Amino acid sequence: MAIANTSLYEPLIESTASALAVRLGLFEDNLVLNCEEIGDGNLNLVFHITDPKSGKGVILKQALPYAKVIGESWPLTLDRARIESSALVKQAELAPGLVPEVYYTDQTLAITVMEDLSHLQIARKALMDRKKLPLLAEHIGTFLARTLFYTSDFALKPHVKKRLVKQFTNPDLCKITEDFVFTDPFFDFESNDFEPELREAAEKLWEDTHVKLEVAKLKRKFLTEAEALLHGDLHTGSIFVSETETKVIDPEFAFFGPIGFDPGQFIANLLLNALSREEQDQDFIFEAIEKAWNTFEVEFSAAWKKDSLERFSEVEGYLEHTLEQIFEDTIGFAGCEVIRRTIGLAHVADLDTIEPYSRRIESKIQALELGKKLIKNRLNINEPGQLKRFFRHAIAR
Ligand code: SR1
Ligand code: MG
Repeated sequence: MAIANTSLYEPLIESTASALAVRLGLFEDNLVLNCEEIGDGNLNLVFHITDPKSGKGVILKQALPYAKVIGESWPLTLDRARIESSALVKQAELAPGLVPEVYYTDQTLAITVMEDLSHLQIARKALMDRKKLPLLAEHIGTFLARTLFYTSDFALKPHVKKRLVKQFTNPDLCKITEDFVFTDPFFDFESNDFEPELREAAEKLWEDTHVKLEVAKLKRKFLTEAEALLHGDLHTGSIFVSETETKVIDPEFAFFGPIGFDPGQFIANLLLNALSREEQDQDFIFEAIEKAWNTFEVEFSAAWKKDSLERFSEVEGYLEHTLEQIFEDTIGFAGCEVIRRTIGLAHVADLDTIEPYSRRIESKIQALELGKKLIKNRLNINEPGQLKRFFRHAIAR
């Protein structure tokens, strides 16, 4: 991966993006290239550049100096492009084959040029299309175990870990999560966005002091526990899939945080998808949650036994205690994510496209109940096999 400071920052357009790809030697200069801006996320420009003759393509992602979803009134650091490309390189080292390859990065232009994954589909869309994804859960379990264990104090010498913590300090993007996942949805804040029919349920949530106390504890963990290098935004829109491949993208929120946050976001987004399904179609989702967690647990434990540098690792019960704590956090973080995707600023299509409208509202009310109960009962859910019953019970009215 080359790193260069080539020019002053300017937002690219389709013609300048493909000219840049040629200048970087990614395509020969006599070709007629196609370039399309395909970014449908909240923050960045994403250009898909292809040579129609050979079929070769690349993705060029550029950070904007503000949040695209809001506009220029919300400035956002370009440094997130450096964080994203460095995280992709680190994750490729730790979980080979599970992230796109980075070809080039330029900190001044805030761009990352990477492998074209257009033969794959975004997992959220695939799940909404009810596709069978036989390897998704196992691949994500592996991704989580390897990236989280091998960037933690269990695997790194203290000085090395602290250097990495410094490299991945990401205050602007953490603030987005602190506000939109852990704060705003739990108060009557203007940034919240929900249908008028949900007001009563939202007000009930805002009055629930037990939930608020538990969210305060989870937020404190997010703010203070620099356990491992997180992806930081591991929802199903950050994962490309097919029946045989899985690639985790978009780690611009990466920072050192509590290990349970990444599995929590992944599981929450599977649960949000389950809420959009009829009961008879939900089994695949619960099986995927179980498989992902079990893979995580097996691989995290194997890495611990093989590579832990921590003298206390051999103490009986310490591994089990660590996994129990991570699972408890995972369930709590999942609850926060389910709630914020229902009444907060950034929604998910799984819920927002449910038809008819009355069923959409019903499912969103169920999501709020589920989120609250996950947060409050996280100590009583001991393993993922219990989630299906818990889910059914939580949403029953
Ligand atoms: C303003 S950004 C809103 C959300 O989009 C990103 O993907 C993160 O999930 C963030 O919370
Ligand atoms: Mg993203």
